[in-house]
Amino acid sequence: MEKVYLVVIVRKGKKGRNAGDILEEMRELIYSSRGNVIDSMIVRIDSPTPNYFLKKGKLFEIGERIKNLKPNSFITNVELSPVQARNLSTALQCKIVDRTGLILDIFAQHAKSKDGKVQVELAQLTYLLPRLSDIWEKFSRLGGGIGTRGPGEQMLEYDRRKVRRRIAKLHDDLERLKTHRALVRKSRQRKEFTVCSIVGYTNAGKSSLLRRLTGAQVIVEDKLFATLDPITRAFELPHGKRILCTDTVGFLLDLPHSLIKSFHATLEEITETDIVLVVLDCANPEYPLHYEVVQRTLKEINAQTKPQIIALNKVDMIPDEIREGIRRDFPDGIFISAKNGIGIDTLTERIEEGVARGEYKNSVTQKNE
Ligand SMILES: Nc1nc2c(ncn2[C@@H]2O[C@H](COP(=O)(O)OP(=O)(O)OP(=O)(O)O)[C@@H](O)[C@H]2O)c(=O)[nH]1
Ligand SMILES: [Mg+2]
Repeated sequence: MEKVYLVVIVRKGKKGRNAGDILEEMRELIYSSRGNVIDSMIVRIDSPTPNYFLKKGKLFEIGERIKNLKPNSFITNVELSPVQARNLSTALQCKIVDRTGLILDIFAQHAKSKDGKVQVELAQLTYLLPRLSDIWEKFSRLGGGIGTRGPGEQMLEYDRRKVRRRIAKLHDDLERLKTHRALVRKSRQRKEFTVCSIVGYTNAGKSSLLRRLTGAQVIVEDKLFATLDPITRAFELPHGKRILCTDTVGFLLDLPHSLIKSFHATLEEITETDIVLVVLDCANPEYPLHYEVVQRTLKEINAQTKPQIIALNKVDMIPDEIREGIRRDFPDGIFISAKNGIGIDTLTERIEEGVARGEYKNSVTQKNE
């Protein structure tokens, strides 16, 4: 495992997430990227400096720590400009990975389908283009770990002009794939299946729920972004109607800009589904924030008006008194455990009722398809 020194930087006096929660999510992201945090530090700053993000004094302090600990990489939660990343790398003599680089790395490792790979390579190259430099290359070659894997990896050897040409080609590929996906969706609609999309924050238990509902052998992992490519499976409601269910990529607060476009492309299916099944991990104390991110993202992809069913997952992990608080926040939510099956019957009944009342369009379904 790659040895990581983690530095969480927060602005003084700025409202928002507390540093501990950010630290926790960064740890999970790093773990998902197969890194091991050997030490971490929380730094509070007034404002970032253009050259190093951090002031000289703090930089010196971190430099001393790094000298002793000898990590393979220095990872931070903030987004660094290419100049800041380069300068920090020179000053600390260490590979520097920011939050965007880290997330791209996880995406690169998990992309399986043609679509997913093209999207990730595009995002990676767009991110790397202004960062290609001698120092970047030196540390990428040395480490070969976090931040340097994936479809864009071999492009490090090329010059910028070639990278730009490759980016243009990937854009074309994506357009073609998009047309193909639209055709597949049309044919599904012709068959008049009710389609339900499972959405939620990363690691909420979406794939576990798909598996529970449909028996699909999908990847379930205690890692962020275990699922990247949407997967659709059919399942039968209690009275025999078959509907389709799609598992989608997880949402995340402040997703890197370079990824948003490709991320949205992956989510475009949701705009054409009939039911949005929102999965919330109620065992995570940040669940209200996760819910907010889900609603915000649905709005961004124009899916906010779709009928929603809220599944309050991992109920097996929470004590009764906390459950009551969650119940007040989500009076219509259904407590479930995708892991051990609690509440799944209630959930499928709720879906069935909606379908029967004609709440969802395309509710006429065919059997044995
Ligand atoms: N205790 C408990 N754990 C659960 C439950 N549902 C899922 N998990 C665990 O939560 C972790 C994430 O589950 P996934 O189904 O992979 O979550 P996901 O939402 O698909 O995650 P990404 O694809 O990474 O965004 C796994 O370790 C699951 O075993 C549940 O109801 N109870
Ligand atoms: Mg998943």
